[in-house]
Amino acid sequence: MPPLTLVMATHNPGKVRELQALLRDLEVRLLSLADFPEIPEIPEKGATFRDNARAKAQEVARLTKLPALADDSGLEVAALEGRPGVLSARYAADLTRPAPPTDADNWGKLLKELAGIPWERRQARFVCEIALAFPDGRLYTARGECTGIIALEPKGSQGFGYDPVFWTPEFEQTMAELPPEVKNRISHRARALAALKELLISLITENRKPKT
Ligand code: ITT
Repeated sequence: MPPLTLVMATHNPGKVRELQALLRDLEVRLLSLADFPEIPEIPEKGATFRDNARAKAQEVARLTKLPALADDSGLEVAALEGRPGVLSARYAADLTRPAPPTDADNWGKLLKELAGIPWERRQARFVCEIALAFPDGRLYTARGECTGIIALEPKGSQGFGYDPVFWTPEFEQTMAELPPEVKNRISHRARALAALKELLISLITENRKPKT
């Protein structure tokens, strides 16, 4: 019986790496959008991480006719009333420049906005909503969060996105200083996926049963 195939509905190589590591112990064949170059960028129009994750997963399941796993995630900073939130990937977007902002553009803008804000008022959280959609319309979602502090300056070179400026109280280091296996134990993405894992295991078991 071939393993259950899942498409990771993301263009972000950092997410692909982490999802692959997080799903390593499950018997699934993982594809990503790199395997489907004909699928265009899926616009994220929703007001919430959940809406965006659901829309991405459903669209990719429809187009590939395979179960699709989508993650919409981002950073919420308390002193900025939850910004950058769903706009995390495009926070420093500049309409005069066609290229999307780099990770350093985004966290650079964040550090500028927080200039002068003391350590005690720099609380933030990473949020991840993961959606698993099937071509037949079944849809499941799960959420994970990870709390921290926005550092005064970037440190570390692991991970992606805002990791160099996200300081974790538990390890007293930024997320980009932590080895990937540690980030993958505590991250918002790990927590969301852990919530979906029982479901994935039951789908794998189901997939192994001979079809009658
Ligand atoms: P896809 O939509 O193709 O999945 P994306 O990068 O556009 O890729 P999102 O719209 O979900 O993904 O934006 C998430 C952004 O939030 C991401 O680009 C990072 O800037 C940030 N982010 C999410 N998870 C993160 C993590 O684990 N560490 C650091 N930053 C993260």
